[in-house]
Amino acid sequence: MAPERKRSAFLSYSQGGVCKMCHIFLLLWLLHFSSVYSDITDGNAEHLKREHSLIKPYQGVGTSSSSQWDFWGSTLVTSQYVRLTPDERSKQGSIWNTVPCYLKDWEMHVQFKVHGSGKKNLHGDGIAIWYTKERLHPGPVFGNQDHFVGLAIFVDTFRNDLHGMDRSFPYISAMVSNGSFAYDHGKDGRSTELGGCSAEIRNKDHDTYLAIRYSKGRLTIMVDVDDRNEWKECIDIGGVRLPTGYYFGASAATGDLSDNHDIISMKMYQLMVEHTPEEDSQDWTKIEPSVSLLKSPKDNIDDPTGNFRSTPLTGWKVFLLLLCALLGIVVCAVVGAVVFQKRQERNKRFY
Ligand SMILES: [Ca+2]
Repeated sequence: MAPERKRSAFLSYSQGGVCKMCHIFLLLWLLHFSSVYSDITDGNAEHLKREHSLIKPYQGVGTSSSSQWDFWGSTLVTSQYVRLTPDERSKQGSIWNTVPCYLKDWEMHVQFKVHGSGKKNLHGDGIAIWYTKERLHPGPVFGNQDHFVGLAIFVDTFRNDLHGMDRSFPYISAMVSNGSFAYDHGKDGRSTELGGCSAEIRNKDHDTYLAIRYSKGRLTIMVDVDDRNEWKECIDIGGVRLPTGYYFGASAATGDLSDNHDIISMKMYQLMVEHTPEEDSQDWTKIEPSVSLLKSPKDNIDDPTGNFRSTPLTGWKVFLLLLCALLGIVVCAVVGAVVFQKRQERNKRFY
């Protein structure tokens, strides 16, 4: 088991192996757009919220009535890990925060481990992390109910859809639902997913990590599976609307094939983000989970709903885009000038 690591919610984003030059450009970019960034207080604007965190040795979980976590099914709580399912067939387990979350901007770090005796492709089914209206409703979606209301992150370790060979498994994906969508296991949830990435998380010697950030309508999923203390972006999408007052949870299931699905910790950080008076006056508990898929997740730069990226990596991407646009304009101008000159010369010949 890997030693407990202190992970900084904001700092961790800048550790993505970005070169020095990138940092200089990024700094210039940040200075230029300081007004946009003024809503982020500083790099330490993170606060661990203990009432929404599940941390070793899981004091009171399952034994105390005042515990902030409930569990169900095959879940086994030890002092070192919470095992949602053992490496046995047809098991389902879950663990749920009993305290609804009223934070508007948050980041959840999940430390987990999926391991078992099954050889390549002979293991399943995976873990899901939830932020949903209802809690402790067992069902067919990784041990939780279908037609859920809220957000789900799936760490799917078994490929059901044999036509979907364009992606490798394990596959991490996100889904937001207002209760009207069903999760399609046969297609590994492809028809309802917002995005995803492949991640080799199984049978590692070390623990693996997933960060889920929701801030100002933007959902960002980062993974750290190589034990290098570096986040890699998996999903980044704007226009996501989630209410406050929902519950965090984790669940897992096995079928004909199995794995140990262990949660080591779930750490919830509050992000200190300012909102406009209109946003603040709104009743956030009444928001219906939705995603505006009409716009590209990548171009929310001046989105009035505040979906501007707040992580340096994407600031850098935006800078690159602007640079490309500028270069494009210069190239067009040069080509235009040359064509114009050639034409002038040709016209002269006619006179
Ligand atoms: Ca699957």
